[in-house]
This record gives sequence, structure tokens and C-alpha cells, in this order.
Amino acid sequence: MKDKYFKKELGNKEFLGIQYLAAMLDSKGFDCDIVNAHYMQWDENAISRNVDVNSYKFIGISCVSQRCYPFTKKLVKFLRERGCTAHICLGGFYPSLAYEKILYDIEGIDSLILGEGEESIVSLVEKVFNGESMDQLSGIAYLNQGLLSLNPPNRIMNLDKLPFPVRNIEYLGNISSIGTDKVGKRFFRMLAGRGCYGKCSFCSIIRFYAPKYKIYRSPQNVVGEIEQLVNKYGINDFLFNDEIFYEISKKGQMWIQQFVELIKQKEIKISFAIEMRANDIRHEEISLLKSVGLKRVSLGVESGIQRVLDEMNKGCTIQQNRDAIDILKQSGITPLISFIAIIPTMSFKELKDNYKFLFSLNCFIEENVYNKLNIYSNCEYKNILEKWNLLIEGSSFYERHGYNFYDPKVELFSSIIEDVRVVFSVHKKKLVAIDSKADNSEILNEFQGEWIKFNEQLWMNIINVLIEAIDNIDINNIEEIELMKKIYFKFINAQSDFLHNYIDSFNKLKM
Ligand code: B12
Ligand code: SF4
Repeated sequence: MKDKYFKKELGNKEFLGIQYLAAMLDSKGFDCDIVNAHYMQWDENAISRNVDVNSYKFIGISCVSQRCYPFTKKLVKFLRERGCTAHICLGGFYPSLAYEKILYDIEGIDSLILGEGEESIVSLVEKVFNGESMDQLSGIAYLNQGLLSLNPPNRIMNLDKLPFPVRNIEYLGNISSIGTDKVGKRFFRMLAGRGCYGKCSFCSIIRFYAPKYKIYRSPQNVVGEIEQLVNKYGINDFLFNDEIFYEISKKGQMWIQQFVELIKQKEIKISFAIEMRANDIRHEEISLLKSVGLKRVSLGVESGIQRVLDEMNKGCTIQQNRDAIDILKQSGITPLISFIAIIPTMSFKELKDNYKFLFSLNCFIEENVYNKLNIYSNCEYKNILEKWNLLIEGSSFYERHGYNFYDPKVELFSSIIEDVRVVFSVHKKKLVAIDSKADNSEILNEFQGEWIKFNEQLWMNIINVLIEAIDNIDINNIEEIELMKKIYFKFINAQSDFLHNYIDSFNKLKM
């Protein structure tokens, strides 16, 4: 059972960045191995048990998000302590954004590659293997006698010249590293291009890709890769990782038309999911894409408060978000929305309105109910917090920025909802067990349908009861707050028991 879950859940961790890098090195004749420690759930000891780390001349470590940093640092230290003499290079989002601090923070690294890595890694590996200096290479940062040496990266303007990312089982460990979604269907991750024209103040994309716009692969190149994967693996489901699949511009519209025509011409039967900005959703393109297998669109709705959307520099109105969801629903496409319920600058009134908006959308996803704004290294939103005097500087540069709340009632709400989330997290394991026990996806689908409705109703009650309780207390009266919490958690524990019984009865009856 555990194994099945492992494969399903971690199957989602296909990692295009390193698959692209391996394909590029491969195409230049370098013999390279991928170790997907994240996917394998390996710590540093498991890595050294399973991989002969001292047999490599060059080790590249991907630190894709800021959250990977503490482990990355530990791993480099561990490798050096084990006598590893390879050139160690880090790449990914976080090293690209915080290169200087990282170079001074981790003793054992030789270089960082900034931005897209395919061209830089080849030049770097050639230099390292020839024992030559790195000083002329673009996209590389390193310390030269203790001083920062940096050549900024260039964007890859012609993505078609990159080899397709490696997918074969020799590189990826085993077949289950091809993604598997919740109802057990395998999918591949894909990229139709890179970058986004948006300027959202909480997002790291805008600092990573300069210039800040989307560069497309040609439709021929994307469809060629799809065709190859369908023929080789018989897998027809695709999840596009692009931050935006297309934008409404002459170029974007033409791209969609050609992409759709090609799939039709070649008679490839696929289903796929994409990510979009709400203001780029129109009936025309959505119905075209639907005709060749579009099933789901992820939308960064983010907030139901216009002031907050503006503060986020989202470039979208509440109405555009609503319209986009309506268009998708009318077209028979599932909207998967991301939403940040709790924002530090919010008033309690805004928080209440935000939940009203969220529940009115009829697009329930549990995480959205307790999502709080995450502020990653040096994103624009940090300046907003500074202006509001809400920023708390953490003790380590690699922690997400901490913050206080403008409204004490929002702060109280946020801390209580976090505790509620912990109470309910025990049920997640049970749900996973149902997921992995169900060999019949019809039963699973039926359960999931019922479960979503049940869970939405449950969370609406949880939120509404808490909002009412906080609305009615004197926020400066600690005793009153403690009493309210006591009563509220009695209610929460009863809800939790109720949920436990619901899941258990389903488990016994249907599986
Ligand atoms: C798919 C995805 C995921 C997937 C799969 C992970 C993966 N890497 O494929 C999953 C769902 C697991 C995931 C999880 C998370 N993700 Co994510 N994810 C993405 C997403 C949408 C696409 C990644 C991708 O395929 N990019 C395309 C490839 C080609 O680019 P790439 O991975 O960056 O790799 C290139 C370069 O970075 C560089 N490079 C990368 N590694 C290395 C290593 C070396 C040695 C070298 C030389 C170069 C190099 O070269 C690569 C090729 O050009 C990105 C956004 C984006 N568009 O990139 C967010 C993104 C990377 N994720 C992000 C976040 C925050 C997370 C989570 C923390 C979310 C959460 N709250 O849990 C977790 C963290 C997981 C973890 N353990 O750290 C943020 C990171 C922001 C930051 N500053 O840290 C991003 C940028 C989204 C955003 N808009 O802010 N994610
Ligand atoms: S639309 Fe998405 S990817 Fe683009 S800047 Fe905004 S959050 Fe980032």
C-alpha cells in the first residue's frame, strides 16, 4: 500500500529542469547520471549508499526552490566530508536569485549557474574538464579569491534548438517517475515555452527570466515531442508546466491555432492540462484547445478583494477572474484555482469578504481555504510589507520572509486556522490509504465526487463559525480569546470525529 502511494504521489515529481540539462549534456557527448533524491526520498546518507559520489568529476545540484536550500547545504557539506573532489555546481531558482549569499554561505561549492542552465552547463563542464578558467562564461557566479565573480545569464531565445528532455527509465530510475495523477493515470510534464509577462509582486518568475516575457517553442517542436512520447510510451496525458500556456497577443493566438491544427493533422489523441492568467481566457481559444484534448486549466485567482489584487500587481480584476471561471465551466473544462486566503495587509472585513468570494466560486480545493501568503527571497511584495511596517527579518537569509499582520483579528484567525489544519491533517493519511487501496477508479471517482462536496461543506462551517466567533470578541481581552478558543476547538474536535467516521464508513463499505 505504501509503495503504491509512493509511486502515485512521488510520480508527480518528474523534474523537467534536470531532464533538460541531462539531455543537453548527453547531446554533447558527456556521460551523465540523474539522481532524483527528491523523488526517491533520499537523505544524504541514502544518496551516498546508492551512488558512488566519488566517481564523478562534476556534480550539479538543483536547488529549485528556496525550501530545498537547507538540504542542499547539508548535502554539499556531506559530500566534501566524504572526500568528494568533484566540481560542485548549484543551479535552479533559488541560486539564481540569492547567488551572492549562497556563495558565501556554502564553503564547498565551486560555482552557481544562474537562469536557464542548458547552455551554461555545457560550457562549464568543458572548462572544468579542460582545467580552464570560468571567467568568460555567461550565466556563472563563483568566488575568485573570496571575491564575487559574476557574468549575468542570457535567455535561451530559440528553445527549439534544445534536445527534448530525457524521459528514459535509465535516467529516471524507474517507470513510475513518469507522473501519475490522483486517479492513477500516468502523465508527462511538458513545456511549451518559458517565462511570463505578468508582474505579480509575490512571484519569483519575474526575477528569474529577463527579459520578462514568454518565449515559445514552435508548435511543430512541441507536437513533435508529444508524438514521440505517445508512440514510445503509449501515455497520452500531459501536464504543461508553463507559467502561462499562452497570452492573448497575435503571437499567442497564432501559436494556439498552429498547435491545434498540427494535433488534428497528425490525429494524436491526447488530454492535457495548462496554467493560465484569467485575463487571457476567452471562449475562442479554449474551445479550440478543447477540441484537441484540453481538460483542465489552472488559474491564479489569488484573491476576491480588488485592493489585494492590485497590491499583488496581478493585473486582473475580480470580474475577470469570475468571467474566466465561467468561460471554463461553460466550455466543460475544469478550473483548478489557486487562492491566497490570508494576506498580512488585510482588514478582518476583507478577510470575511475574501472567504465569501472563495466559497461563491464553486471550485473547492482544500488548500485554498488556509493558504497564507508566502514571501520568497527578495520578491517585490517584501517592499510592500516594509512600507506597511509588517516585515520581520528572519535570522537566516534562506527563510521565507516572516511578517506581522495589520489587523490583530486576522492574525488571530490565521493562527487558529493553522492549528485547525494540523488537527485535520491526520485524516489526509486515511484519504491517501483509500486512494491507494482503490484499484477500481470508478469507485475512487465516486468517492472523490462525494468527498469534495462533503469537505467543502465542512470547511465552510469551520470558517464561518470561526469568523463569527472572532467578530464577536474583544481582541484586547486575553481571557475572552482563550475561552473562545476552548469552545471553538471543542467544535473542531467534534467535526474531526465526524470526519473520521465518514471516511471510515466509506472505507468499510466501498473498498
Ligand atoms: C512543476 C513545478 C513544481 C513541481 C515539480 C518540481 C519541478 N521542479 O519540476 C512540484 C509540484 C513538485 C513543485 C513543488 C514546489 N514548488 Co514548484 N514549480 C514548478 C514550476 C511550475 C515548473 C518547473 C519547471 O518545470 N520549470 C521548467 C524547467 C526547464 O526550469 P527549471 O526547473 O527552473 O530548471 C532550469 C533552471 O532553473 C536551471 N537549473 C535547475 N536546476 C539546476 C541545476 C544545475 C546544476 C544547473 C546548472 C542548472 C539548474 O536549468 C534548468 C533548465 O533550464 C515552477 C515555475 C517555473 N515555471 O519554473 C515552480 C517553482 C519552481 N516552484 C516554486 C515553489 C515555491 C514550490 C514549492 C515550495 C511549493 C509549495 N508551497 O510546496 C514546492 C517545493 C518543492 C521542493 N521540494 O522544493 C517556486 C519557487 C520560488 C522560489 N523562489 O523558491 C516556482 C518558481 C513557482 C513560482 N512562480 O514562484 N513545483
Ligand atoms: S501570472 Fe503567474 S507566473 Fe506570471 S508573474 Fe503572475 S504569478 Fe508569476
